[in-house]
Amino acid sequence: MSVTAYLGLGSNQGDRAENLRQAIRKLDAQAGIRVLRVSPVYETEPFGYVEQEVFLNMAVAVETDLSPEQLLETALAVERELGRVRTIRWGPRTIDIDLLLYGTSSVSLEHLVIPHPGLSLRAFVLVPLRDIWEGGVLPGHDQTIDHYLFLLAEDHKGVREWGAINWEIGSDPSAS
Ligand code: PH2
Ligand code: MG
Ligand code: MG
Repeated sequence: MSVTAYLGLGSNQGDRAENLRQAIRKLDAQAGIRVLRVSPVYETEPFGYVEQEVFLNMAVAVETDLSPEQLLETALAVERELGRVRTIRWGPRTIDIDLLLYGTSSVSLEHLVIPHPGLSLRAFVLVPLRDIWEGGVLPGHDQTIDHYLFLLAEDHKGVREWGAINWEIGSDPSAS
């Protein structure tokens, strides 16, 4: 049975837009994952660890036959393929792919918590998620996205619309 899952993508190193584009293409190319919708791209001030470059962030809705753990493994594999090196927590990254929501499921494992625990506290996640969200109240939450964004009103200033990514068009540098 397939499930609609939502992923949060971020990049603040290298060719940020190309990193996002490649990540979406690689996700869609996986067996058991089909990209349904992508949000616009936002440029966002770094959160948590602030001494780093600004990010590009976006959200992606996928239809998947994978389990939450398989989807996480796949996302981590795509991060590695795109050259992600893990250094400091919340530090700079070529690509970050976070599992935000998996249908209406809640998952609580040591290495995977869904809904993503930071979801309702981060404007850089909620603003793009709202663009592609089709439900009302968020699974695992009491309130709508708009409500959480209202609470975060100040943080919107650090989230600016940047552009769009045509992930279906064009060739990949690595393809021959
Ligand atoms: N990701 C983090 C830490 N801080 N800040 C922004 N603006 N965007 C991110 O994607 C981000 C962050 C950890 O994953
Ligand atoms: Mg993250
Ligand atoms: Mg991550």
